Amino acid sequence: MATALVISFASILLINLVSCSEPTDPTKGFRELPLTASNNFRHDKPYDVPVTQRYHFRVDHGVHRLWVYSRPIDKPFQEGSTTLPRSEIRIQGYNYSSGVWQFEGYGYVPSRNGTSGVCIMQVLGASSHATTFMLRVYKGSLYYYRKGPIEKNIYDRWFKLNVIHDVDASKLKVYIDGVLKLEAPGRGGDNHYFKFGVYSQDDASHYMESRWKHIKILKKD
Ligand SMILES: *[C@@H]1O[C@H](CO)[C@@H](O)[C@H](O)[C@H]1NC(C)=O
Ligand SMILES: CC(=O)N[C@H]1CO[C@H](CO)[C@@H](O)[C@@H]1O
Repeated sequence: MATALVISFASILLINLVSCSEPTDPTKGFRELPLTASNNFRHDKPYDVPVTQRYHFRVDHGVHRLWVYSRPIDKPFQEGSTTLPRSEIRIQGYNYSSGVWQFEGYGYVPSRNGTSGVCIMQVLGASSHATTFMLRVYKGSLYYYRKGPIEKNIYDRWFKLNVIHDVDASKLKVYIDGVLKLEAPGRGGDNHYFKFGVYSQDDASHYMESRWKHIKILKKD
């Protein structure tokens, strides 16, 4: 019953919440591109605080920790911007307008301090929106924008995220722990790039945090 409701809801919205199958390696057939923090990571954080107050890199574990407070405690990334607070890493040097691109990363959302109402990964660029994809956390589950959940019980565990964006076919595939969880349409646009971290959304908790490691950008040749 619940499943049928979800499926009909999903098909109306032209998305497909895919259910259980064996884990696969979504990076098969893709080529990993060189990626370094100094060349390819750029931070967006509240304009009036130093990055060290909203981001920490734990060298021994290779873990990027990003956190932010809801409005009005934290400010937008630029003075005068009307966007909600964020602490995000933007992948630079790999803007794309065609082809098949992939983001891989291991994400972690701590339950402590109640992170909710937040986007933790995005594909930027679309024709009549700012984004093609948002992965959000609401109350311990992962959502495609407000739709889902696409994965439950996400707090306090590492999960592997693969997002494949086929620009030419205008399609998106999202894998959690190697299992296809979502297929969604593209949303147009000719300048795309990836971001991860925390970006406050509706119903934001006071405090929001996500952690990331083993970030890879890959491309199908
Ligand atoms: C990538 O896209 C961003 C956002 O539109 C833009 O600011 C930046 O200049 C682009 N970078 C390149 C190398 O085109
Ligand atoms: C930033 C923040 O609010 N951190 C708090 C998270 O929760 C712990 C207790 O569980 C506090 O000690 C932190 O100050």
